[in-house]
Amino acid sequence: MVNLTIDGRQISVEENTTIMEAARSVGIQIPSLCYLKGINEIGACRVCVVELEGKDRLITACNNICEEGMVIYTNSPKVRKDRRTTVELILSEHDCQCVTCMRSGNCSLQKIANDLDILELPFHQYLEHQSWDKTFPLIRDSAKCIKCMRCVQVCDKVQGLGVWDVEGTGYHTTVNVSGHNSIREADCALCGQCITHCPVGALRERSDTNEVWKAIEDPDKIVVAQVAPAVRTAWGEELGLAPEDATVGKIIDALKRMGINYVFDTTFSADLTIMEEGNEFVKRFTSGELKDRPMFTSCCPGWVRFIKSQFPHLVKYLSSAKSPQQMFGAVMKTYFAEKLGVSPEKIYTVSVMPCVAKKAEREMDLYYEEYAGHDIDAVITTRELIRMIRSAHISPQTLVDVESDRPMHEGTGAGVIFGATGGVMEAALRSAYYIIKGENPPAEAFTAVRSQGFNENDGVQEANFQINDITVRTAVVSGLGNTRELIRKIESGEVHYDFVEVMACPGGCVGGGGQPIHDGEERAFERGKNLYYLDRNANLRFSHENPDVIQMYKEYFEAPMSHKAHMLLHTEHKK
Ligand code: HC0
Ligand code: SF4
Repeated sequence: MVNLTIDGRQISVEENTTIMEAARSVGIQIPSLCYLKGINEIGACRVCVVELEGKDRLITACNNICEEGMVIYTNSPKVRKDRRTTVELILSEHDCQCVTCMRSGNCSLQKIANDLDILELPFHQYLEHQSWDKTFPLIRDSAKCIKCMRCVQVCDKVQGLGVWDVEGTGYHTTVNVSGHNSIREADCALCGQCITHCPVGALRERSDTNEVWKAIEDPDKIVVAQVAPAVRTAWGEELGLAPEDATVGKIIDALKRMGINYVFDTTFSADLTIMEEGNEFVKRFTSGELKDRPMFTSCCPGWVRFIKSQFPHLVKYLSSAKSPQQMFGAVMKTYFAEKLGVSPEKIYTVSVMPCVAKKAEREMDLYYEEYAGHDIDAVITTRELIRMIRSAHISPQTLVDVESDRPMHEGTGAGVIFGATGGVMEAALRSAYYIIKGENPPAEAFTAVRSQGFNENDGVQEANFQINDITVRTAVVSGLGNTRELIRKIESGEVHYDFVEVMACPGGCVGGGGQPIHDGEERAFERGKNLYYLDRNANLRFSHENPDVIQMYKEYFEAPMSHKAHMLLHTEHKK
């Protein structure tokens, strides 16, 4: 242990603890803009400077290690003066128009400047304006970038992609898409992790809320929404609701109060996905098609973008099942339109997703039908949902539980856990077991696939299961850097699997790039636990027991993998 004094408090910390972590351990929050534990500990912003007794120069707390006997001051006059000048200089290169910034109220720079009582900008402002394609789902405003390097590091170290890079030198140093590419040319998976790790508003999702409001106002449109599994774990975080009070039923109430005509829960189509994907897996597995390579899940659009750009030769191993978002859209514009007795063009489909890549998934040509347009017409993130709730003057405390509409009403616990890493695999195995054996396994039979997607296990969880005389070898991975490493091992023959689930965001959709932002804090694990709790307490825990899915097969699709199911619920991913 190392003993030191911080702001007059004697503390003992483990060796190799940074001054920043030591201070945090006793509740002293040294401000910082660039620090991300384990990812970005470079002292670039210099906001975290502290005074070390006996030294003239101030030192950065984020990347200096505690030493025996150190006496540290985090808020001495010298520190305050230096920190203030640093922040004023950062503001001289930052577009300070907070009113029109999506991150206003949730911006670390705004908070630090306010805390330091910086009420005027003493330095001349120089703003860097780079052009940007604002039709792309990820938007960067260079005039807001504070060059903290977090996006560069997260994209490189966590997601293994290196979309961002430093450009220019000295005074003109800035961040931009690497290789002088446009963002559309870059291999961006649209995971949104750079957005959720940006301390300011330099990165954001394209806002599509106005499209949704327009559809709601259009008397010729019937607006039909779906809410993804992971949204229920996070939407209450910015609205002052405790996790147990922030139910999916209240989201349904909010959407209906806004004027959306029908609201469904994506867990229904998650169950439908399992029916298709589970059967597809059993078929591909038993036919020997998966001898060399596993079947990969295809429901995460960040992962699908990644495999297409990084490993195009493996695209053919993706499941052909559309994602639950896309399946629901297709069903809303066919089965549901028929139920309502209206033509598909009248239906406007909206999905509420924890994800930025879902915006690009909806735009893909694969999901366009002559008769009905795109399966999904608009995607909003959890953050956009929160803004819509606020702008509709809905007080969250007045929301009540409203049931999802019929006939696509039910969703099982298997559908709910889709939102956490390992959930799709676990749900698929519950039903694959039933398909092979004709009886249910215990609902908890496959919990070994639950991976939390954090560094302790490299984000990979392996498990083998025996079903009759068949051994199914599975792996679950989240985070694209972890995925790249797993694929390397698969290709080199170090590991062999039959079925692999990939989620682009660490922890799965609960940690998605469209979820509420808590600067520097990871919430995925906590949110994932919430989904497993909901599954444990669900009446139905097997996708193949979803009565509304069974009814839809009876009335419409006949059976999983039928011709009609292939036409509407599957797709052919191309390189
Ligand atoms: Fe997910 Fe999904 S689980 S990708 O993370 O499969 O976004 O929540 O909606 O489509 O269901 C996201 C979450 C979904 C889809 C589902 C899958
Ligand atoms: Fe990289 Fe993901 Fe950001 Fe794209 S969205 S630049 S892949 S971190």
